[in-house]
Amino acid sequence: MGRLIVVSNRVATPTETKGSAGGLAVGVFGALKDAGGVWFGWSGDVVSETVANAGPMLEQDGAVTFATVGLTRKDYDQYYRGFSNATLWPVFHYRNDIARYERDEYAGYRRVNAWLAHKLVKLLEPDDIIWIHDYHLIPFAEALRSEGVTNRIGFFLHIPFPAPQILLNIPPHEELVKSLSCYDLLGFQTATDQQAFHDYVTRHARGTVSADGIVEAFGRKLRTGVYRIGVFPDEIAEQAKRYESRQHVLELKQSLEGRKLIMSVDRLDYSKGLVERFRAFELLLERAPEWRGNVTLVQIAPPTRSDVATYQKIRQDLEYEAGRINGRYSGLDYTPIRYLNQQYDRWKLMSLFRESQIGFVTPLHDGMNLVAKEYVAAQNPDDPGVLVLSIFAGAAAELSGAVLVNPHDAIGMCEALQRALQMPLDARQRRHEINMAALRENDLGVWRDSFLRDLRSVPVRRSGEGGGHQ
Ligand code: GDG
Repeated sequence: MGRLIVVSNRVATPTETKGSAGGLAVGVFGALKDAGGVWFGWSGDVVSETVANAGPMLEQDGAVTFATVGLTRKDYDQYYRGFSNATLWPVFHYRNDIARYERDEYAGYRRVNAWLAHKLVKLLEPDDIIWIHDYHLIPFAEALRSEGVTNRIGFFLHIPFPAPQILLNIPPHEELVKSLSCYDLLGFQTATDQQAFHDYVTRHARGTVSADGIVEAFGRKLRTGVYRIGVFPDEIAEQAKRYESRQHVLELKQSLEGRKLIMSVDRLDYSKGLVERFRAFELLLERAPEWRGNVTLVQIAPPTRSDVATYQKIRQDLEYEAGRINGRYSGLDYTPIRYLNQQYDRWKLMSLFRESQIGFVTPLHDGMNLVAKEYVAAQNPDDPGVLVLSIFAGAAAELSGAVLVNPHDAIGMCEALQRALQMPLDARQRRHEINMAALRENDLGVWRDSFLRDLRSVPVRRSGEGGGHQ
């Protein structure tokens, strides 16, 4: 079996993979340890051109090499802050209204992909399989192919793939899809995302999709598949239980003085439906006065991409909403929304989830949403909280024990909160069991192993075959 090469925009450090990071880093690292290989990507540092060109920096941990490069300011601005996060991210989350397109940023995006691919080529061996992650790296396989790389290359998209009519808003949409067709295997979070890709291929690229899932487009053949990312539920359950009597949980409990707790955790991102959530919670206090003073929403929202203008705006909007709602409904000893703009340790989050009566997860669009899955896994089966989940999270297709909501329907969300707050124990337990069974059936290991199994089964291409597999 050949080595595994993982490429992602950011590389977790060897220390992060030992448990403090999210499950994804731990899951991917598990596969790397088994097969041996390289994890390659950006270090997260902005550096001078000389330092950038001197990379990659190599760090060895057993059979795994962590290979990282810094980005110059220009590369960071055009590739990361620009095309990746000001064009692709908003459009792929159906926010054309706040997306921008700049030709020089797109050129920078392709340039950085080509430069990164060139750096990786030197680390490759003939039998390696290569797994590329996410929207920052769409042209990566094309760049590798143009350097003569014939290894199997797969791509997993962590975010939604938009319907063709939405994708058309990005002027070089055809080039992007053509770049995607250079992979041997494309993985999507949900059948809806896969279908949207197929729709683009058949309607806009004069391509075909066969019944057994082979796509032919731009003179290339490739496979697509649905691989729903998961968590390791039993590890989370164990972690949440182990830390439930720690100081931070006891302090929270004491400060709640018997009030019900609604927990939300998201990166501070406009796709997560935070403003809609705050308004639904406000509506609960407005329409159901018996809950005033009796329920608290804790929103943890660590800032991300804070140098992108649209992220500054969502931060302002949310601060305004939290202040307004708290001004309206606070008492001398009661603050309805505790809005925490900071990062917490993972084990703290899991134990806070376990303490709460509701997990309130309301993205407007989300590839999967791991917080929803983590919330379920962290519950105490003897007295589980209820997950109130947006129908627009990929996770909604699996978690049929959740109370599903449309985040654009404030009254509907308010009613769902009321229902969840009053739900009897047996109904909560039944829903929790259904959700846990779904998490166990499709955990992070299944996601990772099924993608890699499918990638390994793609026929090897002969040298000189620049396109997709034959
Ligand atoms: C993308 C897609 C897809 C959050 N705050 C803290 C913290 N987190 C952790 C959560 C969770 C992770 O970050 C967030 O994952 P999500 O899946 O919820 O969302 P994205 O970051 O948007 O991820 C998404 C995912 O990729 C995987 O494919 O599901 O749809 O958008 O694990 O717990 N972790 C810590 N402190 C925090 O304050 N330690």
